[in-house]
Amino acid sequence: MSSSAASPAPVATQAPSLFDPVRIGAIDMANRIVMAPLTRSRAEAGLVPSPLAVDYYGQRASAGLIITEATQVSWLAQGYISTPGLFTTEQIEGWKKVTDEVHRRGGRIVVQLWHVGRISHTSLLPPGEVPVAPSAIRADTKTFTPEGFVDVSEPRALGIEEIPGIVEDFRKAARNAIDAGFDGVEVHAANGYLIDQFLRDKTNHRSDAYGGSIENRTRFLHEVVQAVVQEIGADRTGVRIAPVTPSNDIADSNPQPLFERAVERLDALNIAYVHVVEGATGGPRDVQPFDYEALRSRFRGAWIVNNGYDLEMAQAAVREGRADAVAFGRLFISNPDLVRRLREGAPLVEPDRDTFYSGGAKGYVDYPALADTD
Ligand code: 8OZ
Repeated sequence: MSSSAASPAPVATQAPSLFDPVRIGAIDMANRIVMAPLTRSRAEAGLVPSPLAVDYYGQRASAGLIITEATQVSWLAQGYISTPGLFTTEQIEGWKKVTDEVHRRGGRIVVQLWHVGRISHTSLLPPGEVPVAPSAIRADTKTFTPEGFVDVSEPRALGIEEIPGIVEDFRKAARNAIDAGFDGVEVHAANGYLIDQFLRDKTNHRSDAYGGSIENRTRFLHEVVQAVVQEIGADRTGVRIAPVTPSNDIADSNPQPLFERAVERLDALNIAYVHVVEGATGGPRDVQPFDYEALRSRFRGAWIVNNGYDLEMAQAAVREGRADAVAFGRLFISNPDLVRRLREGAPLVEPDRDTFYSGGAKGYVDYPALADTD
């Protein structure tokens, strides 16, 4: 036998597609299409997810992964009417019905946990409470309350001794998530809510260990995520960030180094994924220059991208290795079988904005899937 020349057999390398399975942390996904978190304001008394939520999420179980609507970690974490919680027995029981249905239909689902911080109104909080924030700076924005669409309330600055209690609320809610059957937790660190308020210098004017330097401003995020990781495991923990969104009157004078350090700290915690909103959440992608590749280079886990992706953009991102998965938001509202429609090139239905937050079944569980015969 000649020992000549045989170069190793070429390894079949095929660029990944959006429709290929992927494992993110401990979560096996049938495809790389993620349902983004979407506030729908349909929780019932006690902030328990309604029976309609069982149908709504079940109808969307063909997504590779569903990320639920933002869900409170405590009574003080609420900022909009009828958003659900995950801190009472009734809420856990309500969510269990949702996760059972999604799993029965072959899907995977994580819960997005949030604390809204200053984006709230006294009418939504327990008697005598006001919204809390890193600093006592009122946001120039409005929220939906039982009295309608009103300016948010003046917040008070959190005492440093109160911060461990909020970290603890996230830890407990993460435990509740596992008890409710979720595949994991996404910590909401985007869109100008409490964690983002600590990160960015427009909203964080603290002079203690949680304000000032980038190290200090990323501390609260780090502590919350560390608590979640300790409670449920890094392989079931993800984080959503939106480095340049102006949502909810948020801004930072120098977001690139801030978010690079934030992501480095998440990498050190070994979490399953980072979910990054590119540009203004739900709006233009090019609001401000930002180097997302440099951000990604700081992180070894899975990278989920979001904001205004169509099929072609999403396939290119996955094919070229810029993302492991792509999250779609509004299209999932009106196309419960979005995965099939994208795969088959079927027409997409536009969502009706009037029913985004209107409550009830209309615009929630009545968008049809394609028929089997289509
Ligand atoms: C729209 C309306 C209310 C809340 C976010 C959770 O921006 C939200 C939200 C979106 O992350």
